[in-house]
Amino acid sequence: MSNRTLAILKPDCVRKNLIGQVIAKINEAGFKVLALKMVKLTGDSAGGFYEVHKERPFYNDLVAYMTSGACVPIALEKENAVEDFRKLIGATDPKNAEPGTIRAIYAESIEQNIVHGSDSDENAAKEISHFFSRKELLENNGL
Ligand code: 3AN
Repeated sequence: MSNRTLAILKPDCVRKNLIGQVIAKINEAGFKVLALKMVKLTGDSAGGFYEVHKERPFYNDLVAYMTSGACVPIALEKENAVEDFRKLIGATDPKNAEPGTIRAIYAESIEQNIVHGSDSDENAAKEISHFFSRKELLENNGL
């Protein structure tokens, strides 16, 4: 069990001025921010990130949406991070998300669902290194 996960505050979160409120909920749930940045993804970067969904019918729309505005990737630390973060954000489709979860509160649709969370320890490690160098993670850790 690893203690890290990657969150991405998606373009709908940034556009709705919800960055602060969502990070507050993440901190209140006991996650520590290890590294954070604001980025506008390129098609290649978003396409690579969602490579596992390449064959899915929503892939092109997903890449278009994720490149439609700025995102905020955040490397997070907590015991049982991957599972606890997915509980905190709720189901992919906000209609099915538990009341009180971030997606239930803020998300509009299955695509514009405010936030991404890694789905396994292995993917968390890959996704964190997609956005952050070892140096960035080391420099920020413990400061
Ligand atoms: P999650 O982000 O909850 O792990 P995944 O990994 O199944 O969900 O899907 C990745 C992203 O693809 C979702 N966050 C959502 O934006 C989009 N997505 C997933 N399923 C659909 C769908 N049926 N229609 C449109 N977009 C979808």
